[in-house]
Amino acid sequence: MSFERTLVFLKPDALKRRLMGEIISRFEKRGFFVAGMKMICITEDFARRHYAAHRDRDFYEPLVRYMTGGPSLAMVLEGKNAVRVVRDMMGETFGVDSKPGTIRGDYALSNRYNLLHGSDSVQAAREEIQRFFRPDELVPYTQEDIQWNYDISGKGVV
Ligand code: IDP
Ligand code: MG
Repeated sequence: MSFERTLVFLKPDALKRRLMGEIISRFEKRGFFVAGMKMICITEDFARRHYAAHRDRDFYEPLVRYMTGGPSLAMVLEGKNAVRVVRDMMGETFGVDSKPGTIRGDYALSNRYNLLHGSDSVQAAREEIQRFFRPDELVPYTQEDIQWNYDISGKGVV
């Protein structure tokens, strides 16, 4: 049985605002398995690489300053359709556009300070997980870890 993995990190504003536990708790309660987690200080170089797709945008430099402005918490979440479900739980890019019930919709109003990152495709997740974690920093789940989050008693994962 194999689930999708996605890369999430809580940005410096989430940590400064003491929202780490609150946000992790939502993913945990939804049923995601935490395959890896660590505190990191994102370097300028790393931030530039991670957001290279936005290099030509006017928000790129402020974004790099934001990402390097304090510690972040990186994690790998594993579960059914993890990439899409995590993005749905995050809300829209801008806090102000995000629906109540989403993480940004409940805790953010800013266009830039929007608390967290989540991979936006399975391919991006694969690359980002490698960028943030060594293989030996990730742990495998067991049947017991997931047996009440899915019905695994028959064929497949339902
Ligand atoms: P995402 O985080 O929802 O995937 P992206 O478009 O990948 O959004 O943008 C990366 C990050 O850059 C956003 O999370 C946000 O912090 C910042 N950002 C994006 N667009 C703007 C903008 O128009 N103004 C200010 N900051 C922005
Ligand atoms: Mg993005």
